Amino acid sequence: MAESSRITIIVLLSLIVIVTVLLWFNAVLVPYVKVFFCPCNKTRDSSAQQVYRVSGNLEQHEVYEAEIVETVYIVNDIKLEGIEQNRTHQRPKNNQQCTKVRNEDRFDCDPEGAITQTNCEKRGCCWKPVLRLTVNQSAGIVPPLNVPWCYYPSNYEGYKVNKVYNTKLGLNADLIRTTQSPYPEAINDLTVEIRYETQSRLRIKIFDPATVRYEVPLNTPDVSQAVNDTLFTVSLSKPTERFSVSVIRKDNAVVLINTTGASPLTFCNQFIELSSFLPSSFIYGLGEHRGPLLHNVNWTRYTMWNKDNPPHEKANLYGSHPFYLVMENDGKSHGVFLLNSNAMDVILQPSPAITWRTIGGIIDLYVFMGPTPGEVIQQYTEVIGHSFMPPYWSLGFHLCRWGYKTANETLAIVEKNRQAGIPQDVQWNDIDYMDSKKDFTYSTEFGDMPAMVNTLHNKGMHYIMIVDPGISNEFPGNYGPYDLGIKMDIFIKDSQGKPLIGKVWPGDVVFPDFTNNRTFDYWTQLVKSFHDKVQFDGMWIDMNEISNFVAGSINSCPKNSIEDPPYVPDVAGGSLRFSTICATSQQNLSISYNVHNLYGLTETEATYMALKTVRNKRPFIISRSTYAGQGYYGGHWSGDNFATFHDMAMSIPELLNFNMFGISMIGADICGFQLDTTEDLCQRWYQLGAFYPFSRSHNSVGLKPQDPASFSQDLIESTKTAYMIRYSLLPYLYTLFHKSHMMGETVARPLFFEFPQDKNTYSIDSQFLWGSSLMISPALAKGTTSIGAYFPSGVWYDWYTGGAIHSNGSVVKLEAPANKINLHVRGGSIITLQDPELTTTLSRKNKFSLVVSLDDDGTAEGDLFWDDGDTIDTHTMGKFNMIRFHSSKNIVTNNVMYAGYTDEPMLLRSIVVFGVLQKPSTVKFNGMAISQFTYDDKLHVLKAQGIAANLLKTFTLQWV
Ligand code: MIG
Repeated sequence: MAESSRITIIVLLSLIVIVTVLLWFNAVLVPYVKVFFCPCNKTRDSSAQQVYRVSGNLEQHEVYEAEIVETVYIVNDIKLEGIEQNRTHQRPKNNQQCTKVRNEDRFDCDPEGAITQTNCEKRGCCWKPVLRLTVNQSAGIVPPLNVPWCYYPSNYEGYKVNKVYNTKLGLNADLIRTTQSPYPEAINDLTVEIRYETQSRLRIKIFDPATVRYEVPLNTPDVSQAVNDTLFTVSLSKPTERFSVSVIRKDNAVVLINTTGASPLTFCNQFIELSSFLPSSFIYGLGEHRGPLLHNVNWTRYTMWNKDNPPHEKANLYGSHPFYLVMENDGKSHGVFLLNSNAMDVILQPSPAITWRTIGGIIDLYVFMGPTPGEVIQQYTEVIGHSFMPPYWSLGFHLCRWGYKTANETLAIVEKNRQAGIPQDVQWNDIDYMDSKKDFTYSTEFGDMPAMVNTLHNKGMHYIMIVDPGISNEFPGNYGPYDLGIKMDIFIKDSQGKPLIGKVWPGDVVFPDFTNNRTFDYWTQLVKSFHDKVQFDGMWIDMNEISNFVAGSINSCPKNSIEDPPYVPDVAGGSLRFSTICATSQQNLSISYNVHNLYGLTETEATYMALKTVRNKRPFIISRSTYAGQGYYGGHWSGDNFATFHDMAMSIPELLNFNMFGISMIGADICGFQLDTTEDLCQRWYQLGAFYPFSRSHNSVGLKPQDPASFSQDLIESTKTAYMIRYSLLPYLYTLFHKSHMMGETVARPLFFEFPQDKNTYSIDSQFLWGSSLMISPALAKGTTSIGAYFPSGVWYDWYTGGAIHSNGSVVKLEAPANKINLHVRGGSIITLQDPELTTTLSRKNKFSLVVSLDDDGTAEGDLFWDDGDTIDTHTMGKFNMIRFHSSKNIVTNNVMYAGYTDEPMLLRSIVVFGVLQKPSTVKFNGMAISQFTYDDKLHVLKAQGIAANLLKTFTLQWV
């Protein structure tokens, strides 16, 4: 009796506590947090209320960017497909197959988040609610989101294996669907094709053998025969069993992909889902998204649907890269690429597990076995294409802004920065130069644009201007680009077959269809006729998601399941057409529903071909929208970031991710695009930006200028210093780009790429490396005077002094005064430098020097690729030089691997050796004692100067 009343009191008290806590939640955290007791995650119902934070330029008439800061979801039921008679119908309520599933292993049976218990159970799924919160993202609270209430029972079948058979390429399985499908138009018979493509590359295709479905037309390697000696084995379930596949690393039996026990394969016309357990939680990639380098697997969603969307957390941004890289628990690495371009959600959950959920195409998974992360990227880029070879000048500093009003003003800024001693190679113009914002025209304010470009060329500089895809249709008969496009019939069509009309900067526009071969010719003609007037050197292609100021088209879009599919991934704006063209738009290749994510890529390809034809030099293109394979034709910048310390810090994971996506030419708008920048932020940002592979300062219209010379002398000096270092390092950076182009190596890379055995490096994204040898440790917070930088095990030398840090893997406190960025050279490396100048045109002609950083065992090595810097395919034509350097036993020497470019002399002026522990008595160059050397016995730095040697001949430097 007493016992039971005590229990009642405890229960009552607990209830009171729970209620109080919930009320407190509502009172204190509202408006940031709303607590829901209803079974709702989200619904496609238009009654969902969304609160937008508007960004962009308020003085513009168009509000072109809006960020959803809070979404209030409303419960709503969705219609289910009529249950088919001949399929099993399960009611697993309180069934073991439900209760034994741990929260973290629940695979969502209700991704649209709008289901009731009854309907969940009708789907044959388990129902067990958990408390759910929606959170204002800017409040920065991480909620326990997304533990599904409706989830698959562990024995849910989906598809069953019917037959397994060997093929020339590997193994096939035929599947039949045995359970009902939650979505319409299920495909009942499927083929799974396993291809053993190379030793370290596997491909798994799952498709409808009866009907041809859309597939991404990426030019991937053709393989005709299975390879035997693979690093992996694949195991498939046997006939009559539930379909599952696993991929196992042979040498250590680690299971890399395992669909057993994950959600069942679903394959409907507009809903395809495949889940797999992951061997560790260290997962990277899945772009384009804003966030830390290392992903959080605690119920996170990565939506891919290219969108004009300023970089912010938890949102689909400008590009799509359905690729991830995993660091396994023993330091090995593998990668997975889903070759699919439809809108998709990718879900990570704590098991850890991943779910690919796409609304079209097929499943075409590539698996790359590494085993080092660098090798994973090499194997990935072998499939999608290596990075293009950039012209040497493009490695210099680029200056841009929206709002230079005239050609003269543009030139005046260039001159001002030159006078201030800031190195600069490239000047840019935004849409300001255009006549009424029309492509391939210039306004009267820019009447002297051709002369401006010639002036820049005379200074040894280069010029790039923006081009948007929207072609004005407002002046038929008077605007060549429109008239020619109509004549050639190359514009994207609406569902009725008429050119689809959107609205962008020039007003009403139509869009070239770059999946049509004729459009390459069209685009080349436009590029050529404009280039005949203005001798630009590269192109900046913006707004190519496609961005559209109206939803779909000015005539709206049809109402059907292409426009409003049964499942819509978590795209910003809630619909596929939000701020882009109708999903039903017709391109030559397919409907926009399928090819939307390829617009930037195909435009970059067409622009590459056009520039190549017109200029006959290396094309240079920076595109806002990207898809896998972009790097082969051009680079990317991270779009409309904000002038905040947070945005600056986030630019590092952005550039590291894009290097993993095979896009080596990547950077963020230095000092921030939106919002007025501040001097302290901008000073730090120029220091960091000097180490972006693509280094450009860019600013929005109407904001305070942020070119270096518009600030105080202190900022000018520190910026100059940082860029002088960049310019000295360009021979090294260029060699990295060459290796990226030839071999798929990354240029900027995360620390864990070089130290895969060191788990401390797995989450580091506040520091990064150029190649394997230079570590960049910027100050990223406001008011910092020192930083804690992680030094992986080994010896590292301070760039500025040559002083050594011997680390066995620890954080080291470094002074970081406002005017300095910390840089360290890795022991064991030899870096080639050249004396800097205000342009690369000049610095390229200077003498070289070497920085030899001895490892603990006294050895070091490095290499140098050199050519004329602008001719296409110098490597294939043999018009290049490749030199290797090595050092051991107190001797530095070179090995000329190839000498095919002798137009310019390559003279060596000095050699600096870090880590010379004993004072040398004699230093000899080519056997002759030299007098011009110094030795610092505190820092152990030897400098041999006054050397006059030809790098293309063998030399030796020896100290005794
Ligand atoms: O609707 O051309 O991301 O860099 O300055 C905005 C004007 C269009 C967006 C680009 C930005 C560029 C701006 N553009």
